[in-house]
Amino acid sequence: MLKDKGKRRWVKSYLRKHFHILGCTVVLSFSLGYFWRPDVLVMTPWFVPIVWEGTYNLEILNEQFQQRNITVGLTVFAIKKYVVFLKTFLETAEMYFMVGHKVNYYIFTDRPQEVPKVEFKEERNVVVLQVQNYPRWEEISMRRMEMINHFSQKQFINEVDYLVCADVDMRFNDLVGVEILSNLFGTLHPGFYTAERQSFTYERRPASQAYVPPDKGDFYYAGGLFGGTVKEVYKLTKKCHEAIMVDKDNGIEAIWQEESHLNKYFVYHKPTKILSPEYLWDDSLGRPQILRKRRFLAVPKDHDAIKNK
Ligand code: 5GW
Ligand code: MN
Repeated sequence: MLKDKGKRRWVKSYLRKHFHILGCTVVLSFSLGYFWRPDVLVMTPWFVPIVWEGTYNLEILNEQFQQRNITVGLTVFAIKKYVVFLKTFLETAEMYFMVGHKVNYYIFTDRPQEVPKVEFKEERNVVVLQVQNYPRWEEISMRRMEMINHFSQKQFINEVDYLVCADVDMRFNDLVGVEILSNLFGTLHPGFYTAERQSFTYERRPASQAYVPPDKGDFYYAGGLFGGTVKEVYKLTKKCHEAIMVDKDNGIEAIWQEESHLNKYFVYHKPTKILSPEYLWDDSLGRPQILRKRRFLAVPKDHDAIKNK
């Protein structure tokens, strides 16, 4: 009883003494557009935000980004049979992706005729980039780094401010807006966001360029959603592509292909923002309470029917 009273008195005097600090923090957080979530990790050890629903003020952020008049590029690959995913991907992106901002969709495909006709809103354009395909799916997936890198220098740098690089076998299911934008951002892999470092599926063979030593690494990131400024994405994709080519020369392929190289890159080039698994979820993992939104969802695929056709 007594102890409890003492504690309460302490809290009272603390609040009286330090209210200006608390007040300033609250005011500052609100004006910067950030809030707190007590149930999830909202900041990395290197003090960059991890974006969850409830940790930002979209109205304020929208105003800030609208003043800067930015354009966002969304890159997506639809090689071979994967063109079947484009319609849903694009239609849901029109509903939820960067609403109120200028968007360029960059569709990399070997089948330009099979890109569906979708109605795009004002100041939202689609650009079809014809690229070659590769016989092995691993290579299709990995070569994305090379192609994004190539077009970043050739085209994206002149057309957009930020790039968002996404898997195509996905649908938007809730708002994905400017709260994700930063110089360099990655997304927590939905299968590993609660896992410990030792269970991250980094490449563990030192012979690969994607090797991450057991005592390194903060998070396990998903290959299906990353981005940043064109300059940062250029640097990331260049480094990853070069590492993939060195591995190829050495007759080794990283365990999770380009995702392994992306994870290696993020160990040594820390992202300036991290997206929670709200931004890349798969309902086959269930629907945990802490996910207040499922913004970008994996579309179930029949592997045999679609892969390598
Ligand atoms: C085909 C067979 C096996 C794995 C990947 C492919 C494949 C991937 C393809 O034939 N065409 C293609 O465009 N891709 C691109 O690579 C898509 O943008 C796809 O979203 C991305 C990654 O491959 P996913 O989505 O099959 O990988 P997971 O790990 O999400 O299942
Ligand atoms: Mn995918």
